[in-house]
Amino acid sequence: METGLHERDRAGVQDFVLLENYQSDEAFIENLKKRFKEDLIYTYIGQVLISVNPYKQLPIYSDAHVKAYRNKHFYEMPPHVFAVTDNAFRSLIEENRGQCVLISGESGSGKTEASKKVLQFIAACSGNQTTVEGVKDKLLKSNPVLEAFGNAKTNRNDNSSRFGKYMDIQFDFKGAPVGGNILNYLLEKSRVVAQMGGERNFHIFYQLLAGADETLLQELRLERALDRYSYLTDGLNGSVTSINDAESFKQVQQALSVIDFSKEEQRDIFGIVASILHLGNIGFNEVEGNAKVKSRDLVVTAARLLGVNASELEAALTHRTIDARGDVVTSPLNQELAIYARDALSKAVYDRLFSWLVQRLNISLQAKEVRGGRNNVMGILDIYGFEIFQKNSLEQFCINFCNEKLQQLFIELTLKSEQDEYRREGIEWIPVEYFDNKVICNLIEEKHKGIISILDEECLRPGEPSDKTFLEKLTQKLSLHHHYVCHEKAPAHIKKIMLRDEFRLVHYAGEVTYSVNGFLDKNNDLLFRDLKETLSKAGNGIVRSCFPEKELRSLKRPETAITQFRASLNNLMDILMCKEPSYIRCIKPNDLQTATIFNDELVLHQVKYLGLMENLRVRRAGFAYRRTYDLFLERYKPLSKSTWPNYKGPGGSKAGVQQLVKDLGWDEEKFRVGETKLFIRWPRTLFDTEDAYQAKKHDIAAIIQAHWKGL
Ligand code: AD9
Ligand code: MG
Repeated sequence: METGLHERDRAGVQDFVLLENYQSDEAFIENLKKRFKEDLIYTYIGQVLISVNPYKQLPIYSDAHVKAYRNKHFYEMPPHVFAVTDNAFRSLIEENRGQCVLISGESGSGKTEASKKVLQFIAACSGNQTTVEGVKDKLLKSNPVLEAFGNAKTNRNDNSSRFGKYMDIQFDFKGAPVGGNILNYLLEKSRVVAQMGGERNFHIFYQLLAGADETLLQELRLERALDRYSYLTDGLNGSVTSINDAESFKQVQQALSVIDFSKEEQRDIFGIVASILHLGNIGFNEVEGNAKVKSRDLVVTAARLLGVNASELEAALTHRTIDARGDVVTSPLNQELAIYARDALSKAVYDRLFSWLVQRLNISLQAKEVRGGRNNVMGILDIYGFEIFQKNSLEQFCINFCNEKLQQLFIELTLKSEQDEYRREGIEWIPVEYFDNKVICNLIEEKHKGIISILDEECLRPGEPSDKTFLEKLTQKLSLHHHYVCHEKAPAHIKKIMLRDEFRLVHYAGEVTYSVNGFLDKNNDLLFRDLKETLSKAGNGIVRSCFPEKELRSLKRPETAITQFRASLNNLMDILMCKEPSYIRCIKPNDLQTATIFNDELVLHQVKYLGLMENLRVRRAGFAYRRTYDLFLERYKPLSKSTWPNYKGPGGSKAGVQQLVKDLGWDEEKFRVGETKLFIRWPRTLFDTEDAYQAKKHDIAAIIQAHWKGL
């Protein structure tokens, strides 16, 4: 295993701060590529870790590696996700500061894998009493469960997370994990009822069909053949080489047992999954404008699995009751609306099952008793990156809004805090310009004026609101905003590529055109009352708790999808804001999910929208490294007679360090002396010092050896 800083000469620089031509895109990409070809997938920008997906197993995550990175100072070892984790973990334990590891990048770039490595490192180097082992086991086992229900094969990634995830791990004062908590964001539930060509539904459907034993299949009235199920035949209708569904199903069952899911709960869960497959097969005829189910057997089977009355389910699928201030009117649905109702039901049941699973995991992960205070928490955020597709809808709008908020957080926590530190330490420096995306966040979320408010207003307004009227309102209110582009006012070259039902936002990471088609419908997220009522009485305990009766009795209109999302995002920002962040920026080298190919153009695109060039510019403008005087002196004191073996002069370690750098001949430009830390402008200075230290260490070792031989 390589250690030390010498690796830098083998392939590029291991910290971009060292790059000579640091403002050049080409030089940036060249460095990443050079390292990628040498299987060096990690590179720093200061403390930010960049990770390029190798698309092959590298021997760099062994127990020996965990050990090598444990308790090392950040720059002593080559860049690694373990180094970032160790650094955060130590700040947590030693300084009692809450931490969060923020992982971002586009689909397939390696976010989820990185989050697992963070967890692996923590599990491997934190306590091993039996109680702790139990907690660690549950934390680790929560992954296969969430992935089975929340991940799917897409055209970008065979194991794509279709939800955002934030996981908190709580530690006791000794650094042993004692509990955890998971927050989930925006599951892509439309996938339950339809998939694009080449994609699959959520893994669990295939796992259940491939892995359940005959008894379970019988109980659920399922057959193994995928093509029997309408919800599974839209996209890719077959197996995926990288996926073993039957094997995964065993792991899920085992994981559920480890996390203490009772037999009954497991039966209810799989009952729901099966019921959705049956629901998808229910077809409708239309007689005089009224929908009639084609096969009552299917309704009976689905009803049995959900534990609801079959006739009631049938009626709820084909009718709609409206309670207009006490006037209850029931009217039949036509075929199209019945299909809509059926799919809305399947999506709602699955979505709520997923949230129920997360809640249930949380009960199991709950710390019995947390000693050491609330700050002993490390969060890991694995959330969707910025998305620009051919067609962008409300989902992309939410995801990109989330990325705007995270960029705000980055500015607040990193760029601003960097400047704050200089101020605190009394260091003179020239503030660096950076783009503050608050203006875009406001455009989206400002009360009464922002896009979200306009969308909600349109959804709730009486009359006949539509996607079209929503777009008109947007344009009416926002056409003068610099980050909003409407078709009418778009410059000619943009107008050419925009349709009339689209609007365009200038995000911090790039411009995205959104199609308003379906915005209102998705935001309203309507599940007809009749279906909710039927489910609130379900015999299947999970279904019953997912559709509580009180929701029906509530006179308040349910919150729209986007309002719920905004609230959960703001809650996340509050959680993250009071923590010290570590950043992992993931990049995928190609679109083919294959090792060895490095597509310069694709990588540059990601580098741009991850804001890495700006990040580097800010980092370079300031002081690349800072060390507390104690730490610096402790390590480098052998380099001068005045500090070796100990500095004895007045003024403590600060004076010691000043003496030391004077003896090393550093000129004034290279460093600044702060209140508690030494600020080093160029990392090269630190590397040269480190090299001198390594050489000295060998000398000292040789002298000692010679001394012993001589005796
Ligand atoms: V998505 O937004 O959820 O669609 P992620 O999470 O960014 O996406 P993921 O971590 O799932 O991507 O990585 C995709 C695939 O790349 C994995 O299934 C692995 O096959 C591969 N991968 C990613 N990181 C590594 C790694 N460090 N070592 C080896 C990796 N393979
Ligand atoms: Mg993922």
